[in-house]
Amino acid sequence: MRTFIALIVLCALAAPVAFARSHATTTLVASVGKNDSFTIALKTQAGKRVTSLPAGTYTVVVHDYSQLHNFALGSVTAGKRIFTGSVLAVGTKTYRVKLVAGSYAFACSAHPSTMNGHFTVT
Ligand SMILES: [Cu+2]
Repeated sequence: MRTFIALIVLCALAAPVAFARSHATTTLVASVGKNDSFTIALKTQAGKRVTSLPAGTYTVVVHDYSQLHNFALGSVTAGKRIFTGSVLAVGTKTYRVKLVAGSYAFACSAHPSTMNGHFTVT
């Protein structure tokens, strides 16, 4: 019984911390077309390829290095485009996105069949 009460107290203490954490956004780094290459990627700040993410709000920093390509993100589950960069534009753009559970895909609009990737949000 004593352990049970201690657990409840611990959970009550932990809850506000978890709540506060959910408001901080994680930054993801997208890059496309470095040196006009036909490459596209979405990585964590640590440089790890994104394959799955917990649901939440994210800051996506898109580095578009080429006038041949762009970076577009969409939800496959919802059948919706979340954002689309300009193909001709070059530079860095930042998007704040709320990702709910589902499957997501990113691609270059000009070369979607060869320049694409996907990840899951749980
Ligand atoms: Cu392209």
